[in-house]
Amino acid sequence: NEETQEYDPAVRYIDGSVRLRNPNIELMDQDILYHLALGSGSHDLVEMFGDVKFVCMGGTPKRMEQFAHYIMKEIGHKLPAGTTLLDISQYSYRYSMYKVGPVLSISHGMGIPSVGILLHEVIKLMYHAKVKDPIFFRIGTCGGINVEGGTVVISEEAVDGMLRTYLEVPVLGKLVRRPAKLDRQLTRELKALAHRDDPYDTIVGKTMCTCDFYEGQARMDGAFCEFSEQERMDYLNELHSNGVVNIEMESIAFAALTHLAGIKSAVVCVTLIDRFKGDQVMAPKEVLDEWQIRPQQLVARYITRYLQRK
Ligand code: R2B
Ligand code: URA
Repeated sequence: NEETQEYDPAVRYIDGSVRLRNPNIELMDQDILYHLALGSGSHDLVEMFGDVKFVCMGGTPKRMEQFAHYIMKEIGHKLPAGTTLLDISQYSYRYSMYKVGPVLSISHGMGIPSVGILLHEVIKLMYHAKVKDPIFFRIGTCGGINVEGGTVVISEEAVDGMLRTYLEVPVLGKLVRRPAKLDRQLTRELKALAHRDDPYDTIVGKTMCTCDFYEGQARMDGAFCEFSEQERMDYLNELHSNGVVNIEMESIAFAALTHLAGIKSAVVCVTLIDRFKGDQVMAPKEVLDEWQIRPQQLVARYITRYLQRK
């Protein structure tokens, strides 16, 4: 069966709470969210997470800890006296998770399998905690296609290395296709939050999601390379003419699994390099650190506006 699945939009309950497309979960005595070091039997998930509205994910534990501190300042959230921010999932030794009021900041590691496992568990966490209408963001890094380093890219669509618009996963020996759709309105709202005087561009375009950083992204500097420089250029030109503006490694799973769960989501990444100019990420660390704050700033603007409107 290679049919692309389409979903009816009514995947949430009337009150906006997340519904699981899995009848087995509610029949289980308890559900262990193994890679988060949490469980529905061992933790009061409604008490711990019931007030969550935004789930922000990015690759590294450090960046997501920084984002937690940054968003705390931006939304003026105060921790209870005498407490510090703590990594809720530290004993999973897999992902890191910080909670700042209505915002969860979680590291997803590298690649589709890593973000996919996390999404299964975070979507179940939303369900167990009875969270209503959560909004998910990926704040990440990427390579640009004819785009200067430091540019912020909001993904309008995610495609795979074959320019296909769905996530394809083998399940029980069959390939299942899940459309990788992102929320158009959320994308527009984010774009509108870019400031005219930001010292960098914020653009909207197609994002290619690959299963590899090297050959899979047309790099010639991996341990292996079996194509020529001309073939590399032809491929990047083909991507460019198909409207692809950046390449990274999680967007297609992020888009497909949030869409399947009926959760609004957006992907905002900063380019670390223009792939028309090279393969190696060479910008100095201080420059890379400054660039990586840019997607966080845009998402923080969205979150603060949203909370002020409430
Ligand atoms: C961007 O950066 C990582 C590879 O360096 C990967 O997680 C991604 O999507
Ligand atoms: N992340 C990627 O996946 N590719 C790049 O070129 C840079 C960051």
